[in-house]
Amino acid sequence: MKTALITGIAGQDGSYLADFLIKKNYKIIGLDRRSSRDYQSRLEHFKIKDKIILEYSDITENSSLERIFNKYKIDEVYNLAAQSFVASSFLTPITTTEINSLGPLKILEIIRNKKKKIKFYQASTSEMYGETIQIPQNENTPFNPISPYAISKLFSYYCVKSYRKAFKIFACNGILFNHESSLRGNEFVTKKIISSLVKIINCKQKVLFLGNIYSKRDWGFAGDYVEAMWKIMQYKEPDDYVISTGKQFSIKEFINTAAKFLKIRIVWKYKGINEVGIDRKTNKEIIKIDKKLFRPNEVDSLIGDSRKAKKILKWKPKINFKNLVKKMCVEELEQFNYKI
Ligand code: NDP
Ligand code: GDR
Repeated sequence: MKTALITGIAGQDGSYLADFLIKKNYKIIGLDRRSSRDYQSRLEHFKIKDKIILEYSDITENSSLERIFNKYKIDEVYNLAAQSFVASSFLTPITTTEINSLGPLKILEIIRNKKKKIKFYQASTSEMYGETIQIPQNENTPFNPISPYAISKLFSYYCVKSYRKAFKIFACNGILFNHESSLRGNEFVTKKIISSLVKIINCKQKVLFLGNIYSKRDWGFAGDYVEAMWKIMQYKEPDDYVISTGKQFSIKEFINTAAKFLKIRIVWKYKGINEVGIDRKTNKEIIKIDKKLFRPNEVDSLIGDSRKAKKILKWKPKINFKNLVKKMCVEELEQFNYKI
């Protein structure tokens, strides 16, 4: 039985990965930080809380991390903990960097000092491509990060490469493009759109406010992407892989697709900051643009090329864009017992 340490276990990917690895008969140590919020609801969703050993820690605190590494014989570390919200990183760049850059470096140092064969996975991101000039983006595309979040992640991306080369540590980067599910945090755009539309049709919310609805993302399903993380760690050589679907859609296209599943007919009117989405049935403006939701720097367009993962790891996404949106709509409706 292998033992995996998952940092950020209470997050979207952490809970999906824990569920996936439990099914593969792993012993799971979950690193979670204390919170006053309802922070383990995702683990409860999978009904796996009692199958995980939860250790309270913080990836910015050396001694606490060392305690965990001394307590268990860990085979694989999946470092998913992060300040993961790009918009927040402009407001808290230093905390973002302490968590996203120094956190993984501290874990790599522990692995290096232990001189044991502990594999390390780093949750790297397509945001590192930033203002990209190459379409689609693959493992050889130059990085051009434009947010504190992306810059902090680029630091850890290079730490992984450096420790792999210098100290022969089995350390890998998964450069994952956006992946979603109904367990996505409420502040991320896909979940925000679907939960708001469901509330609007049930008269629990009047308007959905959004920022830039013309940026484009390559969206996949979180369940497919945690499988890729595991495959990256099982391959005979440590390496870095892009994980994506190879298709991109704008936020507006996401809204239109979700609205169709939810049987809302949206008519778009006006341009720029005045653009509105009108519900044809009620004639009410249900989508509006809020200037405050625009980011100081915006990554306009991302689309990944994951042919390397397909060829070497035999990985490919199982759920396409339409099915992802549908799945999120169905689960949102079920979760809140809302009706359409
Ligand atoms: P989430 O924000 O859902 O989960 C991140 C988790 O990390 C949360 O549980 C959070 O705890 C925890 N965390 C934050 N800071 C610390 C800390 N200092 N010590 C310990 N734990 C901490 O993110 P996702 O699950 O969506 O993403 C997982 C990882 O993958 C992240 O590193 C993200 O940057 C990266 N990534 C995600 C992509 C995506 O599309 N989802 C794409 C590419 C990369 P709390 O709940 O208390 O805040
Ligand atoms: P992203 O995801 O920044 O790509 O990072 P997010 O869902 O936050 O934004 C996607 C795009 O939607 C635009 N947008 C809005 N975004 C939010 N959150 N809220 C809004 O109201 C809104 N209106 C428009 C954004 O400007 C952006 O263009 C996610 C995170 O999971 C990262 O941790 C991860 O590394 C990357 O995906 C890959």
